[in-house]
Amino acid sequence: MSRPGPRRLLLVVLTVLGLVCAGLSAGAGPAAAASAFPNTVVPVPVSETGNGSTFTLPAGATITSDDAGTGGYLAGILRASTGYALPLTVATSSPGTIALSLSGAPGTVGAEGYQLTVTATGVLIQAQQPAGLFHGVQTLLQLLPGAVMSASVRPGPWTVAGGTILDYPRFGYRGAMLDLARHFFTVAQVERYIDELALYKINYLHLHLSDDQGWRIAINSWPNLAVYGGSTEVGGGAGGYWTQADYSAVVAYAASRFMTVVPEIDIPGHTNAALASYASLNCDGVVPSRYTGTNVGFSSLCVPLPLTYTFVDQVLGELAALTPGPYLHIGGDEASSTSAADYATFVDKVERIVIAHGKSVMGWHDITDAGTPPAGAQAQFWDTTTSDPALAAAAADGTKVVMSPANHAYLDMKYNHRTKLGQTWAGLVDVDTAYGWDPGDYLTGVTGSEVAGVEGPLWTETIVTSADIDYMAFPRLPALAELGWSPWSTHDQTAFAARLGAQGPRWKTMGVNYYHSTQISWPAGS
Ligand code: TNX
Repeated sequence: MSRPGPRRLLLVVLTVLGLVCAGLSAGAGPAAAASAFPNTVVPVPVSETGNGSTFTLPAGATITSDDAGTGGYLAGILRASTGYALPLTVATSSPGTIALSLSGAPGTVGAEGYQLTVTATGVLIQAQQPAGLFHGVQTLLQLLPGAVMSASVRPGPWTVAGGTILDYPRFGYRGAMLDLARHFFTVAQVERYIDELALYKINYLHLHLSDDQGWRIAINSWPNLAVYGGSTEVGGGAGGYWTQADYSAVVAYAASRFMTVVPEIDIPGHTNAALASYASLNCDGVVPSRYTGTNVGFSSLCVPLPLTYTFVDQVLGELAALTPGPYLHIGGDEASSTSAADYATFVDKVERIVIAHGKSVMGWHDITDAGTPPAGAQAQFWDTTTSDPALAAAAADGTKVVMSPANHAYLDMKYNHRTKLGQTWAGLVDVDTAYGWDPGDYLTGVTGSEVAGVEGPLWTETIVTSADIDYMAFPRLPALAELGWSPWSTHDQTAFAARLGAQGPRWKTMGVNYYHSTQISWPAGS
């Protein structure tokens, strides 16, 4: 082969330069190509291409959907705020003004992604699976004026910029956790939170159902757990518990928002409510008092006691039967009243019980101190460090990692020293801190492909009402949701701050009691 002459070399160099530049601008695609699209969507989509047109929803618009549930969900929101009739047809044949279609989406959208096309005459959302249609609907709602979220009729016009959005998630696990044990929350309160989470494409709801201060789910084979162990909470309030029908109602409601419930029974520590409910579960046969304080690490199930495993088997068995999702979360955190040897024995036995009930293990990352969990397990990292050798070893052995570093992802940390609610042990977490880390490149020795995703835990020692939940989750939860969904190449604090600000009027309209972080310029009136 002859060597290229100088002219040819110049051409090659120019071509390479051109490609690099094209690549760079493609990397910045969502921001650069967004000129025709307002920067209002959180999490920011993978790619957006404006077409210069504008769509305004006409009063006589129709909706067609291949998925009845999501069609009804969209119609319900739009009818309430626009006052239009918006008849819904569940069919594929002739597309309505807004059409949700399970055909024609590019393969790249996968199980949860979608393609959204807005022309002057209509909106088409295409997906491979119903979850994708639902996520596409969330994007459409965020492209519409915030008043679209109103429960009563508001004036239009209901206008959307024209173009095409192609979108799919970076991570398959995008979770939020609510602690029902430190304070009890009703089914209605949790459903309200589910609706808020769904707006940001969260797809797992982790429910922390037991702790020292309360046991929140009825277990038929151990009735005192809920009746007695559920009758307290932090501060001495009455507590409460869900019947199994209540739990199933929440599971179904979450499923209607394409969210999978992960129930957690936290063992062997964090078990005072259970130990107080049954003398027979205690090594010394003596029941401790119920507990309404906020200390951690003082309780432990009795590891040498055979009845302990009958208990765990029956509790997890009932929960497994009620839970369609793949995971049972066994907690395992802060077991400082359990010796290391007992802890390892216990976790190994419990992991086998989970598998025997046909579920996969999820636990706080502490469970990897007991060795690599069984295949299919997920360990949830909660510490404030950036390395955990036991977790990294388990990850190398196939355990997937869910990232909840407390100093970035904990929704119960204060925003600043003036915040009345929340704790400070992991630091202060304002929007920049909530958004400023990369879940795929955070822990030493844990590679991006070992990360299943992210989760925002909301512990409730200081959280009592739905307004409190709103205040701690918003605006930080959307920051976490974007880290979980959007490609890292789109990560940009300034652009994120702008699209987060655009959520303010929506939350105002919906009555979401969000924290007006001074890092964001919230539109006037929101
Ligand atoms: C630590 S981190 C806990 C919880 C507390 C929380 C308060 C972890 C897995 N456990 O028991 O509620 O801190 O921020």
